[in-house]
Amino acid sequence: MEPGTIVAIVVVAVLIVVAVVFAMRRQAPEAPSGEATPPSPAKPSPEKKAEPAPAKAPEPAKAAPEKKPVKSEPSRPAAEKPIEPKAAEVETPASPKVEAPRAEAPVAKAEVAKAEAAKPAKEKADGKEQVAALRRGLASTRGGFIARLAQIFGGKKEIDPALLDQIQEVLITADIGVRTSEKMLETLRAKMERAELRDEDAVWSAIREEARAILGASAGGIEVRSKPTTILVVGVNGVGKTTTIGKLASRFHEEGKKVVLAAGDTFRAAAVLQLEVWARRVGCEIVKGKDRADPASVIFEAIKKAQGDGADVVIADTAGRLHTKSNLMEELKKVVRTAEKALERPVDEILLVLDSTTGQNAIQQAQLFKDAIPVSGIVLTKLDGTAKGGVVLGIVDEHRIPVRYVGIGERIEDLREFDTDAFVQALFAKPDDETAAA
Ligand SMILES: Nc1nc2c(ncn2[C@@H]2O[C@H](COP(=O)(O)OP(=O)(O)O)[C@@H](O)[C@H]2O)c(=O)[nH]1
Ligand SMILES: [Mg+2]
Repeated sequence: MEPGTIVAIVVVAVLIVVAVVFAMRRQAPEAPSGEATPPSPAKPSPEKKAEPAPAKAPEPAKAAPEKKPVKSEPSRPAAEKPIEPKAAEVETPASPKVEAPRAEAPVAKAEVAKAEAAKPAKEKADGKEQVAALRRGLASTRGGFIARLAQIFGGKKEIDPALLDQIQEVLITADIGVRTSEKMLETLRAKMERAELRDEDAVWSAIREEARAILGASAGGIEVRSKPTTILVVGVNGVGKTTTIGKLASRFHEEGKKVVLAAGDTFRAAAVLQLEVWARRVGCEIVKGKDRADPASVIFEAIKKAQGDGADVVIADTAGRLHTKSNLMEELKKVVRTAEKALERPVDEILLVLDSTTGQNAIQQAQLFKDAIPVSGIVLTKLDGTAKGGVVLGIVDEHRIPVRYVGIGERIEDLREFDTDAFVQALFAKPDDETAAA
């Protein structure tokens, strides 16, 4: 071989080596960073399109200064070990997954806080967003009875008594309840006789008007006026009390309020732990008693602590074992009395949480609680998972208790202040009518 050829081969070989090294270097930084490995926040909602991400982004940042991400729970001290698995069971699926991966991000905290503070106001202003979110949350209900209502018309031009009977039938099967449906139909019939129901749109409009009249008494949101504004949260097991408390605490915290949670469901250790997870996630105080402590004393202590610390809001969790109904009601009465003693005034709000998937049952549960304690507001959860959303009308009509919030999913922002107009627009929009102006 000629020396020239050898030199050429060596040069080509060196070039190849350099190219390979360069290529490896470029890939290197991505691999070890591991950023891609914890995509758990995406996991719970892969089907939820893109919108959860921006909405959730601020939460973890807030949690960041908190000691440890919730995910590290399993490695916590032995004392809590036995109850860990149960806790995982009851815990809201949304809670732990969100924080861990992003907790270390040293995001400009002030920026995030500012964005957060602006959020509720923006949300309120954006009525369209509210209606759109509600409509998404009410998809099952709308796919159920609203779709059937639409089918009744089915191009039919004439609005006659037979058609109104059909409408009534659909309303009754939509968990609106017999009495409330009857009431709505009476008005529709009167309008028909006055020849005010000329076409399908007029009927939809009349239905919306009736729904609004029924829900009229309902005003959403709890206002923080007295200090500490004390909210007792009651309801049967599994309806969503603890989750609602977590979401509410987060909402108040975002508004800059100092929140103290009271772990009044002392019956199950897992319930206390579940609330602790929320407290850590939100970054607020929690008062808990010893195992099986008297719920009333835990709530008393929480109120005293809030008074001492100058906190703005106390939210108390309570047990909901219904198989010991009279005991439960006696326990709740005692909780109310004790809280009032600590406050030296009535509690600000007794929130009854009802699971909308239980339909008519929710109406009966409300009666049970109302008979025992002065329930002042309702939270209706799980509207996203049911076709029984019409039950809101039945509950308000039967009990005349305002709906404060509705739960339309498991994310923090899925607890919405109840707004009659937005709700009626979202629920009773004609399927092909996206603007649903009534
Ligand atoms: N889909 C959905 N699930 C909810 C909603 N509210 C609560 N849940 C779930 O309902 C379950 C029971 O909630 P939990 O707060 O433990 O009920 P509690 O026993 O009354 O305290 C949990 O899995 C929650 O994530 C909601 O609005 N929508
Ligand atoms: Mg609970």
